[in-house]
Amino acid sequence: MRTVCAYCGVGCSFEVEDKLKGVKSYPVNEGMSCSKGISQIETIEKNRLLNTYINGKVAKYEEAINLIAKKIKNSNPKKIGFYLSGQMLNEDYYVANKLAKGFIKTPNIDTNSRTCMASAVVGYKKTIGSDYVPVKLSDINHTDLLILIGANPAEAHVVLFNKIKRAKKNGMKLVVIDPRFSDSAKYADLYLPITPGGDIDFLNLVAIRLIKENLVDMNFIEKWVDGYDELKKNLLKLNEKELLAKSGIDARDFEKFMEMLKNAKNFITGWTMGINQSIQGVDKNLAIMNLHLITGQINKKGSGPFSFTGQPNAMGGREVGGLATTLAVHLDYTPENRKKVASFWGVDEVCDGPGLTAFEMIKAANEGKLNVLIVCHTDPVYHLPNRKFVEEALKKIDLVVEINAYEASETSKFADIQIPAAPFGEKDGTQTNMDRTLTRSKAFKEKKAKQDWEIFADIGKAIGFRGFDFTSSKDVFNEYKEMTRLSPDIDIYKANYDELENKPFIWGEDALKNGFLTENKKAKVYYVENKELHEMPDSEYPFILLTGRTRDQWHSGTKTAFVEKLKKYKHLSFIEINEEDAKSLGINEGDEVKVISRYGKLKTKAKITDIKKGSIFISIHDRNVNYLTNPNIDPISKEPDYNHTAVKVVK
Ligand SMILES: Nc1nc2c(c(=O)[nH]1)N[C@H]1C(S)=C(S)[C@@H](COP(=O)(O)OP(=O)(O)OC[C@H]3O[C@@H](n4cnc5c(=O)[nH]c(N)nc54)[C@H](O)[C@@H]3O)O[C@H]1N2
Ligand SMILES: Nc1nc2c(c(=O)[nH]1)N[C@H]1C(S)=C(S)[C@@H](COP(=O)(O)OP(=O)(O)OC[C@H]3O[C@@H](n4cnc5c(=O)[nH]c(N)nc54)[C@H](O)[C@@H]3O)O[C@H]1N2
Ligand code: SF4
Ligand SMILES: [Mo]
Repeated sequence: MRTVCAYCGVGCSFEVEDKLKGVKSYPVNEGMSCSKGISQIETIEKNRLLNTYINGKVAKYEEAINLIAKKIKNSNPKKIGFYLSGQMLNEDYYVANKLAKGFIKTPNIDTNSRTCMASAVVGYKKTIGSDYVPVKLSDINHTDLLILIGANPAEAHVVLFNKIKRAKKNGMKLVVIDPRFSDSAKYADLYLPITPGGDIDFLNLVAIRLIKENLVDMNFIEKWVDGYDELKKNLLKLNEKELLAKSGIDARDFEKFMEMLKNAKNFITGWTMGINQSIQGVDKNLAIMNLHLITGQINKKGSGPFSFTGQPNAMGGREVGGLATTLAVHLDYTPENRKKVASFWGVDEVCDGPGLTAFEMIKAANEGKLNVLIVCHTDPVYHLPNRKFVEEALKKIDLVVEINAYEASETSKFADIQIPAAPFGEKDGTQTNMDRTLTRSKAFKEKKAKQDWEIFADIGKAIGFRGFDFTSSKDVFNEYKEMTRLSPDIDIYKANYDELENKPFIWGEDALKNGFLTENKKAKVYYVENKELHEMPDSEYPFILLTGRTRDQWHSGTKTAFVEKLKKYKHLSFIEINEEDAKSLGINEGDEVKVISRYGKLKTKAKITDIKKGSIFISIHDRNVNYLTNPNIDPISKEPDYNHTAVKVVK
């Protein structure tokens, strides 16, 4: 039997025996896997949430469902929110989306992908017309140059990084651009230690040089790109020396980079949270898209802008419509789309949107404008920024429901009702990985709780809605796949549920055959500039805090922290600090330190590394990390600025 990994966006296929093993014939992972991925066989039994709780007391599942249904019936739909997760399967997402937008008629349904991929979604939509990733994992085997900017796949996408190492053996060159000398940087042909937030300056400088040295593809631009003249005019007004100084990159290193770019017949740019999680997340994405569009390095084998999806099904969530900013299947909230979707679901009308995004729901709660919040497969108290504010806001919501497969999340402390769910290993369905490949997730253990979609369907039925009497995950998938016929670009209706276990289905293979996904088939470039970090270091808070992942832990650790073999890599709490900075503060390796921001503080231990001077790094596996982070969000994507909070460090 085969299933798919429930951790990162690579989406490795596993053979299930008494242990999990990468499937050799599966093109996504070609037999590879990582220690965290295969450890999941151990996580199915440990730390499980198995009871329903109402106000902390064990209760009957049916009683909880009826209570939720009653509260929803008596609430203004605008005051009801759903907070979902890029780790839910397509089927779980589909039923939740249908319940919220089609029947309860609230558009306030968002997902933790807001904190993760939202800037990339907007970047793709603004430039190529749709949230469509135009690169595949296999392209890495056909590229001359891979530029990783704000991404550390050596720890965050391990099997992808194995593919990168293999491509390097065959001659591919690797550039890593990151303020930290990350594990990925150790393998780079060129490492560029950028100043936190200096990305747009760097990318603009590259664009200027491409223009000045006639390395742009004018034929491609004339045929396929709008906005080039405006972009060129604005870029050429900038001062190159200033851009270089602001990027923090050494002039000789920059020239080395330009040489590598000029010598490459094609290139891929891969990025993740160092780009997306910023108040300029969208603009950073646009600056990357500009490079590919002015050189014509897109929609060709071995080239393109590749946003690495973090969670296993963040892509699927975007496709189904789990973001507050879309209605369903890549359809925005236009009157025409609302009619089409209403007719598909057999309702008079669907909700009007867009709805409140993740952090906006918290702000609404704080103002007393949210009565019900249903949280599924994610831990917002742990993961949203400015945690003290989040905690206060949650206390003001009448009914917080948490659906989780495991115990002791941070959100559980604020939940009025907790409902247990079946995790990976016990549940069935499908998920889409970072390159649009759909794979089956298959149950191989007896179910100890209901699957997420069954819980949403039970709530729907308890309220008295029709349309929730699905009999299986396959049944849900088949309804969802029919719905993709309404979509402008998703062709999942061609997939077959039973075949997905062995044969991957990649949606949208022909999507760019006749041009980009905009109305006039042309892509658009935008001039963007670096408007600086929201919080600059000053004498009181002299460091910029970066946050991110370590290889063998998964976020809050409800699964990975309980695996014996991964424990020695746990490093749950530490800060990385530069040697000179540590010296000036009298800090030695292993010393206890306090990190303080304008929003909160935490205690941890010092680890001396090659991180850029003036920056420190704390892993997000320290559950307290978001007591420190600032509440700012990108004005368009509404993605939080997790990476750039000003802090001080005290021994
Ligand atoms: N082991 C493990 N793997 C995971 C996860 C996990 O929890 N554990 N989570 C998954 C998820 S949900 C996600 S979203 C992905 C995230 O995948 P990544 O984004 O690759 O992981 P991060 O550790 O967040 O790394 C972001 C990098 O950006 C750098 N950075 C910070 N600020 C800037 C900046 O201004 N400019 C530039 N250029 N770089 C900057 C940081 O130093 C860091 O090295 O990982 C996925 N994979
Ligand atoms: N400072 C800082 N904060 C960040 C980030 C950062 O880089 N820096 N990154 C952000 C990003 S990119 C992300 S994706 C988020 C991740 O943040 P979260 O989504 O909050 O992190 P997880 O620990 O993965 O939470 C998943 C939850 O789902 C539960 N679960 C597991 N399996 C199942 C199941 O089958 N069903 C149900 N119902 N529950 C299940 C787990 O027990 C766990 O409580 O964090 C964000 N927050
Ligand atoms: S690389 Fe990602 S998908 Fe593959 S086994 Fe590891 S965590 Fe799972
Ligand atoms: Mo993420």
